[in-house]
Amino acid sequence: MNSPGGHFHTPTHGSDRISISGLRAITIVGALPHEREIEQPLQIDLDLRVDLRDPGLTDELGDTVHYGLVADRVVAVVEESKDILLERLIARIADEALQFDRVEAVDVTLTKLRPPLAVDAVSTSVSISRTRAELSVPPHTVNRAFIALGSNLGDRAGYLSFAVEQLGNVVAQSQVYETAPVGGPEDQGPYLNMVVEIETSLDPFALLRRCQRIESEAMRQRTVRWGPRTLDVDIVFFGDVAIQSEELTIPHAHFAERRFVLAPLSDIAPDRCPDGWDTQLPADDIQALGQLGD
Ligand code: A4P
Ligand code: MG
Repeated sequence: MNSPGGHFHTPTHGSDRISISGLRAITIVGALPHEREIEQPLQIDLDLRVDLRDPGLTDELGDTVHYGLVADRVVAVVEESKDILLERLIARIADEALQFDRVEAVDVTLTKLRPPLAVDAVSTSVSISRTRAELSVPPHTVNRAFIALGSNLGDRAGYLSFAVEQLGNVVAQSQVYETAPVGGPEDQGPYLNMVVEIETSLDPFALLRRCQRIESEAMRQRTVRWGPRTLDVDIVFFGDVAIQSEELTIPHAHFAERRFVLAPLSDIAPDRCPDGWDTQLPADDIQALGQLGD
């Protein structure tokens, strides 16, 4: 996972998709006189391209596309329409599906279940594939966030690796630093600290929940063996967002006073460190150990 300078890129999620098959709706569609007067049954089949890595980790509906809502919206669009051509209606359906934040592309098939043909046929259909770019729906937002990791109990490097793996979409990682504890009880051992940069489509509060879930997962593994504190996962920056709320402060309230955050941060984002931090902060006991896993 390491590379010079700590930067590397993860591959994209390729073929992840959510499918809705055999959705039915009744509406006015078609060019023939009787089709303008009598509603007819249509079937809609949708393939939504969605990055399923986040919900695969979190098990949270908020991290994926709620296909029930997509189905409801699509049926509503069809029922409200009075288009002449299936081609027009299918474009609307694709557009509606792409309004959902995490849908990056969509394949749609729209079928007339009772086609008005003089010959015998089961159905007629049209199919299209559309991406956000093609429909000029704004691209779904991907943000860069910096996460500070710390561990001072048990298999410290193992806990850092666990956090890196669980965060997913890591685009840069600092060196690991061994640091003397700042604050807290006297008798605690040295920390391992590092900072990682991730790409995420989560909002800041969902990302906080992700961080807390990773902490408690490490805690769960630890309670048996190590006692109370193994892994701290804090959000330092989230894009250029500033948040001050009861549960979340971004940028992290104390990052600018902490060498154990700034030293690793300066490895991957020196521009994010306050000017002169290196000379102005007390020379805490801190030592670079190289990249995680080296
Ligand atoms: N919270 C608010 N803003 C954030 C944010 N940006 N990121 C809230 C993450 N959490 C945020 O955190 C307490 C609450 O902060 C959370 O419920 C969240 O809603 P916590 O992790 O449950 O408790 P904590 O870790 O004891 O508190 P905190 O403030 O995270 O502790 P610190 O300040 O991180 O200190 N010395 C060295 N050398 N290296 C270390 O890593 N770490 C600490 C922990 C002390 N000394 C250390 C180190
Ligand atoms: Mg914390």
